[in-house]
Amino acid sequence: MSTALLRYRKSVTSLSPNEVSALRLAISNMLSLDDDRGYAYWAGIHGLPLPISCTHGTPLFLPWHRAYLYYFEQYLLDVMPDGVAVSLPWWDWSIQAGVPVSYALIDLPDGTSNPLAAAPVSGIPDVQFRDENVPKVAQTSRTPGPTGQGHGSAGLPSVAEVSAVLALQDFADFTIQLEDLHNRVHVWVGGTMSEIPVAAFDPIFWAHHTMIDRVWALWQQAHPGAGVGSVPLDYPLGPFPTLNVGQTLSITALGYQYASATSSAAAAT
Ligand SMILES: [Cu+2]
Repeated sequence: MSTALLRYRKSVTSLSPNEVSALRLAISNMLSLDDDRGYAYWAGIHGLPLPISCTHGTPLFLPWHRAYLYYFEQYLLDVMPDGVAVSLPWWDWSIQAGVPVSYALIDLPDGTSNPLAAAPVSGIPDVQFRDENVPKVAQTSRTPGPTGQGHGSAGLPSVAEVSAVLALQDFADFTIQLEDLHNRVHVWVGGTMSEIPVAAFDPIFWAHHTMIDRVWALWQQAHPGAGVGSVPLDYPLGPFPTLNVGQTLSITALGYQYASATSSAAAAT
């Protein structure tokens, strides 16, 4: 396979202004669709509205979310004008210890609101908020935690913590510990991100999970043939129509690659 055909996912901080604009356009376009190509539909697959499809706390955590990001990215591409590229960027919270500016900015210079800062939470019946014990909100919000060193588990995971996870040999250990770091980021961002049933409505969710997927890809590179432990490769990843666990193992087979970066995770491998 020619690597020239692979779509490159980049760090949020290395996107050009045009790439940030393209990402904003793609998210806006998805937000404007209220069918199953739209943002609310894809955000809703993760949690509410029911059924809740994401898998957490199991060895399916990484394969399921890789398939989820893959489909979401396909729909981002689908809503772009011909010839305009877009891909999911990652937020490396171990280096960029705060919500990236391109996601934090509330209003854009042209006076429109930044589609990466917040999104409507829609399509969820009131009764489902109640049953899942999630505060009913119409729009996503964040309450970021402390930045800088010395906050322990209340702070974002450090470069050393990411390196330690990447050094683990066994998939079961790796996925459990990576999921723990992942949980801390959800809690750190706070607000909508800290409520798993609605977390995927926050646009930063995708940049966070792209980082998690990237750490898995780096781990796979560092531990060739490590696989996914006891998970059967033919296990279907619902509700995605065409992907099973085995089909998520090669990101190049899925058509993308992570750009190399001078970062914690890259330096560790
Ligand atoms: Cu998550």
